[in-house]
Amino acid sequence: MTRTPVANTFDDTTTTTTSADKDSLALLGLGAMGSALARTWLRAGHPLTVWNRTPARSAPFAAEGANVADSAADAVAANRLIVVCLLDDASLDVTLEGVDLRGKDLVNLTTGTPAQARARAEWTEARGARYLDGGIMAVPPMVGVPEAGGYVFYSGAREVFEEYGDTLGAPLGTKYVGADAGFAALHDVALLSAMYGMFAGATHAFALIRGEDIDPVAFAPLLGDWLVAMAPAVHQTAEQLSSGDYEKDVVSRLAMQVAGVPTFERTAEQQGVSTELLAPYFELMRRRLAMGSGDEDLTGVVDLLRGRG
Ligand code: FVH
Repeated sequence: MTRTPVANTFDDTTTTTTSADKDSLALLGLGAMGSALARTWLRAGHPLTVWNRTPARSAPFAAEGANVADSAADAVAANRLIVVCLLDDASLDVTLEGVDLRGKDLVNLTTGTPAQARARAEWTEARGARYLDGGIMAVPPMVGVPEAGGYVFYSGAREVFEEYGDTLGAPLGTKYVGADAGFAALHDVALLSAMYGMFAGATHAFALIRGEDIDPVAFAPLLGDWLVAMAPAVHQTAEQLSSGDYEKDVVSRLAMQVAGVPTFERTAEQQGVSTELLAPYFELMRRRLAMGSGDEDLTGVVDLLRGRG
């Protein structure tokens, strides 16, 4: 299994080679994300054992230098570091049922809730293994492309994170966010939730211009640039949450913003567009204003969502 080390981890033209100083590992799950991870580890020279529920998905990896295991148990038996990237938490139950995990290090890159991650950590430790949870902040084309900026949140066993730092960092950047196994999932879901809020706003914007003589392709850069320009507002929200002073450095008063809400509602109506994506947010803004918070901006809505106020 010892071959020449690769010169460039991310060079597509590099022939797959493995090196004795690279961690060997098993990867369970060769979906879109698992396949991208597998190829990056192979190109980086890691001896890799792969397993997938549907064997046809594993077969191409033999030609790329991977050991293809007949079962998840075989893949786990042959390695100490076990990375799992499956559809959901239930897939892990099925895949790892009856598999001997004693002395193994399990890194779970499957998206799940913080509670699932914490339960999986207990489940793993009860089986004599160490547990590190991961939340992937990337889509498959970003894997193995450092300049794309993708990374993985990790939480749980810090020793595992540190011991396999180079290996975990080969496909994507890494950010360790704490010993609580649920924190990677919490960071992951929080960021993805913000992303869906952004997509919801963009969806509403496209609906407003749809049907008019406005080219969506010409409109898109205006929309994208505006979202980028507004994104730094999260830092002020964070400062205000941290200090508890929601009126500090306010630029756009809540009273002013709520006064503008009917403009958004009427424009949507005139364009024949439902306000159902924005209406809950507008309702929360009005409720916060009714609490006498007109000199704040939007930070107080965080407390409303948490049932305070
Ligand atoms: N792809 C993406 O854009 C996102 C980016 C952020 C992170 N997610 C999460 O990564 C996990 C895997 O996602 P994926 O993109 O690889 O998903 P699929 O291509 O659908 O592959 C799913 C794999 O899971 C296997 N699988 C499903 N159910 C079971 C089961 N009951 N037992 C064993 N394996 C199972 C499936 O096997 P097969 O269908 O080929 O037999 C695939 O290997 C996921 O948590 C994302 O949220 C991806």
